[in-house]
Amino acid sequence: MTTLADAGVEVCFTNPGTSEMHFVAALDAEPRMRAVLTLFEGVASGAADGYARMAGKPAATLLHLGCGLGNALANLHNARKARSPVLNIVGDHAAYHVKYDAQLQSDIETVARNVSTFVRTSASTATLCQDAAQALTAAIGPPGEVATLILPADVSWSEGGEPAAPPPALAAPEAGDAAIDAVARVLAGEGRTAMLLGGRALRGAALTAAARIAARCGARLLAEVFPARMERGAGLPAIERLAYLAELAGVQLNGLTDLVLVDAKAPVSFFAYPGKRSELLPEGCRVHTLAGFDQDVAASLERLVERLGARDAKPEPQAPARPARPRGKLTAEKACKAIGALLPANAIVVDEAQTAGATLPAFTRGAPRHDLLTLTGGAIGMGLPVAVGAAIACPDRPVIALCGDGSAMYTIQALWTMARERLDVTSVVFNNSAYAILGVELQRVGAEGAGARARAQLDLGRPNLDFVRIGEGMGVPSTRATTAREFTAAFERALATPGPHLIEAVVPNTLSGLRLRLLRRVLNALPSLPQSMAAAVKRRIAP
Ligand SMILES: Cc1ncc(C[n+]2csc(CCOP(=O)(O)OP(=O)(O)O)c2C)c(N)n1
Repeated sequence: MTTLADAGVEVCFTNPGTSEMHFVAALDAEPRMRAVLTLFEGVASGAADGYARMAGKPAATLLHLGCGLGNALANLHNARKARSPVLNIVGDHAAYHVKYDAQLQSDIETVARNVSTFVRTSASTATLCQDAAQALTAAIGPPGEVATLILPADVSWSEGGEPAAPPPALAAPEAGDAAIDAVARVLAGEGRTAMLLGGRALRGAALTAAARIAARCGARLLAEVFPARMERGAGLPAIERLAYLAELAGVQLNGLTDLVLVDAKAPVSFFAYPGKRSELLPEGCRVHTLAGFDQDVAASLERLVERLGARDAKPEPQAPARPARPRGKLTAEKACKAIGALLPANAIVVDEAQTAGATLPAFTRGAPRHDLLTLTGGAIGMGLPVAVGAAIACPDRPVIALCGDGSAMYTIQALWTMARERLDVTSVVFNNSAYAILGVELQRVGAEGAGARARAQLDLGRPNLDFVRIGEGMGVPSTRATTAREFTAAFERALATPGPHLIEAVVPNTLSGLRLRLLRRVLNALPSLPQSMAAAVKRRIAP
């Protein structure tokens, strides 16, 4: 505990059991460590991810053997894709107890390996603190990684542990001369070039530098489809995010001859679909890398600014703009409009709204500056937990978590932690009584013969989920909105009152039946659309 606190680890998201009791007992001797109880391990891991995205440093999780770690896995996967530093501390049986194959005995390392680059079972109390320092070094990177330290109970309870020195900060290398020259030549050349920004390139000085370069060279600025953290809003460089639907992303990327990657991978389709390409770039488009995940992205972009003489370039900032307050029966689009109308300055928006959030980017692009955290790894159930971690990392900033009803139910226990820790989180759950996105996917994969029994697997009605009672039951003041006016008023009230709030936005599932068949036809037709129509589609979808 002292080793972790000395190294600046201030928060541990816990869900302990018997094998972690010595670690739990040590909390009272280390006031620098804030322990935050979660009621499911997926909340602990998602919160650690959200914390890391906002604090820029790792939190620890405290998990109970292989089963506890397994429960945490989906959000650890999202953390890995976000390149968030996370340190898992997983209790284990005492070494001499393993051979009995007692009830909770399982292969923890195998579970850990799926998401962790560093996995170690600490062998002795004498080396434990060095193990912890090395695990932290691995987690911090760069790139940020998930590190798992397995802590047998007897290693915990024995005498002889000495705190180890904090890990040395490793300097990330800048892009070398060859990469700077090559990218500068491409950007200054005649091709139709875009820069694809991901990870750390989507915020702060790095984003500004990228925008200067793009403005100087006439290159387009694109953001990866699911950024870990993206700074956006009025006054910041406007940047077009790639669409989730491969068909639409294809339209966005159409005609590019060169793509420069900055802390991002070349874009591929989220899933494979029969008869469709996995790669999204047009055939023949060349890919160049300025700086990768283990490099100093901001410094590399600054070097490129110098090289291209772009210091005084003036990128067009996003103009301030807010939609009008919506009226009438509530729809997901109107809720997004209300959020755009009221989003407070400096907010942190966690977006797991799935289909309900389709229009959110357009309605918030001119809102005051905010951070957007998205579902980096596609494993749903991140929204509420990531909001917990973000709120703990940034207690002075309002956090807004937007979740589909299906997504919210994976880790709904996060509400209890929000209430207990009095976190300033407004959770909006879009209740459309469906896994609506899967209706779209059913069409896109071309699965034939889906009838009532298939559709029942995507239907969350019968019984309807009552998020007001769920929220109230976990100590979060909760309200239901069925009209745009009710939603706007509830959202405004929640923002004005510190502490956690839940708003259940009852919205229709707009993606049913006829609309889905229409969508499938439009998506299939996209590649053959004339340029002007494709551009119109792009304007509608470009976030
Ligand atoms: C861990 C995990 N399990 C299952 C899925 C598959 N999945 C993707 S989206 C989705 C449904 C999302 O429903 P909801 O949050 O209600 O949003 P909607 O589609 O209705 O807009 C499911 C089950 C997943 N991505 N991750």
